[in-house]
Amino acid sequence: VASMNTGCAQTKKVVQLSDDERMEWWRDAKFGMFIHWGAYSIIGGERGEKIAGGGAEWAMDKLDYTIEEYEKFPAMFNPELFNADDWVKMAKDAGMKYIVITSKHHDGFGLWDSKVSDYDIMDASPFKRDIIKELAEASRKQGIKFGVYHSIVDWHHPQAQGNLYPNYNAGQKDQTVVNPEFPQYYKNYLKPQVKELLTNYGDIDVVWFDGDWIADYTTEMGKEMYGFIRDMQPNTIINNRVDKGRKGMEGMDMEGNFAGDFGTPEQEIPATGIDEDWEACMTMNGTWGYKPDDTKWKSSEDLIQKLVDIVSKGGNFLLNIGPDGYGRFPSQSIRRLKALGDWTDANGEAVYGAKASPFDMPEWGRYTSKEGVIYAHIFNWPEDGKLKLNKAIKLKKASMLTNAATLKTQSTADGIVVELPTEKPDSEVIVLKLEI
Ligand code: JFZ
Repeated sequence: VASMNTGCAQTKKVVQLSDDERMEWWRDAKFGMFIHWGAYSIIGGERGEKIAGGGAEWAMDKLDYTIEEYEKFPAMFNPELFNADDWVKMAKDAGMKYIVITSKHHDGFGLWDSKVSDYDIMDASPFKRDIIKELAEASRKQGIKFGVYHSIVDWHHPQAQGNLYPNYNAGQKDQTVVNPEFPQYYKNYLKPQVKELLTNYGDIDVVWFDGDWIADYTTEMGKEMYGFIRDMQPNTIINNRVDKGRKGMEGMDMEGNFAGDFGTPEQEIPATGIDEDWEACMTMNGTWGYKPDDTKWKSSEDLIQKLVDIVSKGGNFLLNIGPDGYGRFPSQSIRRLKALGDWTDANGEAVYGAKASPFDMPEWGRYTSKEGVIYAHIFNWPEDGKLKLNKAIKLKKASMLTNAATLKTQSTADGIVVELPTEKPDSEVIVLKLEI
């Protein structure tokens, strides 16, 4: 690792940070926005009377479109209501510190100006605006980190899953189904695409791969891809799906030497803390891509508690939005983003830069911690107004996070009990600040 000392004249050279320095902003950020957007956002998971089960970003597969039939959707993709500044502002106002958007999902359609592909926003759609460029610039302007999700799986490219599709997906569990030309796709298409994304848009702060489960993609490719990216942008952060390190679909790294900077458990929060960098990605409803038929919206309270739960276990929360084919965030998502923004505005101190709880989970909620401070996040307000702290906590002062007045405490044989205000404050999660 090169040193931080750049006293000499090589001003252009990127300073190579140590791993801890490189990960620092991400570890402190805690909360990011995932965006699944593409030609499938027009389909909304519906075809005639059929509704795609689960994620509507899989519409091509789930609704049995042939490649030719599906190509009509990029040709119709003209989201004139898209405004990168508005999207970035909504993420920022919600308290999110980074954005990760699908540069290409499994359908193969790219949202940036690619010179190695005709199946992109410039050549295959009437929109002809480089969405990745607009979002990267808006993010930089508003001071929020920016990353791309990129699918290794490509149902459109003839050397990837393309000429096996749809039988490729029918046989997806059968790990012998491979395209013998996949190494050419990897070398002459996937890597050049990644290179475009990593060289034409300034800093790409996160690279989030997906589709690593296919037998065509090897751990050799994964390790090479990781090095390829770090050579272009030494300080970027890459998820573990760049390699084959996940145990099947369970999310976290297998023990051993796999490339990737953080684990990616999906749609679930681990029961306890994990001693490595990890990020839980999650939908607000039951789909990543836009799907009006979906009604499985999680409440704002649930989402706020999930954020706290994740931070209390040392992870990050990447919360998804599935904008529609016009470029709008669903109103249900906007309302939840607002609630998250109100809560993080008031309680952000207990989240950003906070570390995992050093204590077992209390039955009334969660703990997060910083140097000299424990934050008690109350999910269930005790009926008798007495909050029992972990026995190991030696207290200097307890107060509400939003009100510095000292709260009364009692010492008991089982540890300190804090007397809460008689009236329960109106908040999804009420936070105490415990100086220790
Ligand atoms: C993938 C995609 O297939 C899906 O459409 C979405 O983009 C999601 C974020 O990622 O799906 C996965 C990937 C990994 C797991 C499960 C579904 N996993 O590790 O359990």
